[in-house]
Parts: sequence; structure tokens; C-alpha cells
Amino acid sequence: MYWNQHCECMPQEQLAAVQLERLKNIVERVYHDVPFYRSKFQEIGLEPAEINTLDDLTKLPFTTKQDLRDNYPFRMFATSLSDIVRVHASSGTTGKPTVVGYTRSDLNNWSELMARSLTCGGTIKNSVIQIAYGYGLFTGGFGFHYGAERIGSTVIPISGGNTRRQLMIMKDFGTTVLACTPSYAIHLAETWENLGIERSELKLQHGIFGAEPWSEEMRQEIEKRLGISAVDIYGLSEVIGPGVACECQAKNGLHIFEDHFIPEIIDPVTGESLPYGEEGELVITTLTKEALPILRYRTRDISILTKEPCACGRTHVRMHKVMGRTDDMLVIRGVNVFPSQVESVILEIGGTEPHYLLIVDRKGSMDELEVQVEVSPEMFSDQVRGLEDLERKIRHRLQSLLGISAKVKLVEPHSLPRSEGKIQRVIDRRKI
Ligand code: DLL
Repeated sequence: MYWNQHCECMPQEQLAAVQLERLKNIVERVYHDVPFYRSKFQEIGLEPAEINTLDDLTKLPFTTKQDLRDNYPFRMFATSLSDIVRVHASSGTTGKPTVVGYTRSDLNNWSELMARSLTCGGTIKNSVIQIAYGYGLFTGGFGFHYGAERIGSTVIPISGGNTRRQLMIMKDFGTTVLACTPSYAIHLAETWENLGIERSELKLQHGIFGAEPWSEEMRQEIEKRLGISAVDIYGLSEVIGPGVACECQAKNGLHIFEDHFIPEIIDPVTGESLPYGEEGELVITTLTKEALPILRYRTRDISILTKEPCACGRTHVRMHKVMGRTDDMLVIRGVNVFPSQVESVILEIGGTEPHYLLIVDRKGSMDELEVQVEVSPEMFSDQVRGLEDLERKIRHRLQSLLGISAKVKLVEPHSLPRSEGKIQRVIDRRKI
């Protein structure tokens, strides 16, 4: 049930003491070993010795993706390259990737965190886990790989793509745990349905999905469609990769492994810290990273933190499922819209497939939102009346939830693009 009960269920005061000691240590280290941080401290006139309590965290400067880009490729590293045993990189949509490094101790901690996450998601020594996240510079494949090996599960390092082969292996090797993006999980299920594979031919029991936002309704759809229990795993390269936080079987928020990270929620506009329970941008400070310690990293992900006790017994703070990113948030006629809100509406109503695309355009000075949704095959062969009703229902529901009118276009099953990794749900033509 737990991978590391001592750390995961540590009483609050003890956890706070561990955090403070580690925080002081990391602050000293970045000040001495990372020129970027030293000059940041000097700019604001801060000495490492001024960090004496966990509340002093807010005195520390933020770090952004741009800071990593400006110090491309290795200048944010706090150790010499000879101590770095692995690098990964996140593929930004523009320009150079963000490069991250790991010492041997970092890899050891990362495997520990992934072993905890995988255990949260139902992986045990006897599991057969199919890792369909990409292996390579992306942190997904290798992150899961080392965590699953730490547990001692049987690892199938298949990486992403080649869907038919994935299914052949899933069936022949008796995969019990599937790890991939939620959008790819749906695509796998849809492909096995089309190939006529019977669910009884598969041994799947659990899924651990992340790397992109997915709604609660999408979880239900995945659980139903794949016949498994599905949990959400969160992480980002700059902080470590997958394994920053993971849902337990209570499926009520993701535990952030607080002995390794300190999370905060801030107002993305003012940068001010917000109390538990308030929605804002997630900011993370790493406590144990050697190669790339990061202070107050602005993730751009929108979430809420809660300290309420969890049924599973873990004491670590929980974050709500990520709603979206501040930079994915669409502002349409002044209204903030996240793709995940549209996803919830579509899946709640039914008669559709979990495949949709938001297209935003500007006609004159007016923003227009078109939501394209695939209808289910049954619905597609239904009468035109049924389709019109469905379209109207979705339109009304979006209007009442978002407060803006959207054009709804029902499209044929299988007509929208599928993805083997992170899926693109938005085309914003206003920016082109
Ligand atoms: O996506 C690490 C990862 C791999 C996480 C596999 C989970 C599973 P990056 O490529 O650096 O790292 O992208 C990080 O992806 O800031 C979020 O915007 C998004 N993201 C990651 N996990 C989730 C999630 C990996 N569970 C960025 N829900 C993050 C929503 C997520 N968004």
C-alpha cells in the first residue's frame, strides 16, 4: 500500500523539521554553486542566513522556464558535469529545449519517488508494467522505468507509438499496469475495440496517467472503457520529471512528496502566496536535488492545495488535478476558458467520444470559439434529429458553464488527430 511508509506518513511537525533543514541546505548550496542564484540573491539583498523558518520561503526569488533557457544548456547546474550522470530535456514549442541534469543521488531519489507513485497507482512486485511513455530526452519513459525496476515489477520498456504492436504485447505478455498519457490510453482502447480484441484477453488492472491535463470525467471514461483503476501522476522536467505528485487509491487529489519538494500556490499576476484551498499557480522548491536545485519554480500549472487528511493515511499535502496551464488558458471575449472544462461538459453529456478540439479565431474584433467533438459511432448512425439535439445540448451547457457562446461542430468518429504522447487540444488562429 505504501512504498515508504516512514516518509509518506510522517507526522506534520517532523516533516516540517525535515523540510526546514533541507531548505536551509539547498539555499546555501545554490548561493555558493550557482552564479545565477547568487546574483539573484544579491539583486534583492538576501543572504542565505536569513532563511530560518519555512515562512521565509517567500523571501526567495522565483525561477522561471526562461531562466533555464537563458542559462542553456548547463549553467543552472550546481555540480560539475563530471558528477552529472544523466541529462533530459523538455521540448519547448519554440527555440531551444530546457535541459535538466541528474547526479547519481538524484537518480536514486527519482527512482524512490517513482516507486512511491507507482505503488500509489497499484503497482506491486508482481505487476507487469507496460511503459508507453516516450523514452529519450522526455522524462516520462525513463522516470517510470527506474521506479518500476525499483519495485521489482516486470518492466516492458516499449516506449510510445506503434499502437497495434502495443496491443499485441499487452495481450501476449499479460500486462497488468499501463503507463502512458490519458489521451493515448483512450486511443489504445479504441484501437483494441476496432481490432475486435476482447477485454477478457487482456489482464490490465491499473493505469497511471499524466503529462497532460485530464478531467475527472475523462478518468471515468478511461476506467469504464479500459476496465481498470486509473490514477493521475504529475511532474515536470525542471523539478525532476514524473513523480513530483501522485494520486493514491482515494483518487481525491495528488500527494506531493513533501520531504523532497515544497509546494506553494501563488497569484499568477501578483506573485503573492495564497492560502490552502485557493486556486492559483503551483510553485515548487526542490529540497534534495543535487545537480539542478530549483527555488520556487513557477510551473504555470493551475491547481489548489489541500492539507485535509487523506483516507490513505499519507500526510503529504494534496494538489487538485491540474486544471490547465496559465499559458493554455484561453481568454475568449475576456472570459477564461480551460480545455479541461470543455472536456468535462462533453463527457458528462454523453453520445460523444473523448476526442475534441478547440479552435479559436477572430472575426473582425470578435473572438470565436468552435468546439469540434467526435460523436460516438451509435450516435453517428442515428437520425439527424438526434445529432441536432446533441449539438444543442452541448452548446447550452457550454454557454451556462463558461458564460460564452461557442459553435459546436459534431464530427465523424476517428476524424480528429490522435496522439501517442501529449495531445494538442487547441488551435488558436488568433496568434498566427
Ligand atoms: O510531462 C513529466 C511527466 C511524465 C509527468 C509522465 C507525468 C507522467 P514535462 O514534459 O516537462 O514533464 O511537462 C511538464 O506537463 O508543467 C504540466 O503542464 C503537464 N503535466 C504533467 N503531468 C500532468 C498532470 C512531464 N498529471 C508539464 N496533469 C507540466 C496535468 C500535467 N498536466
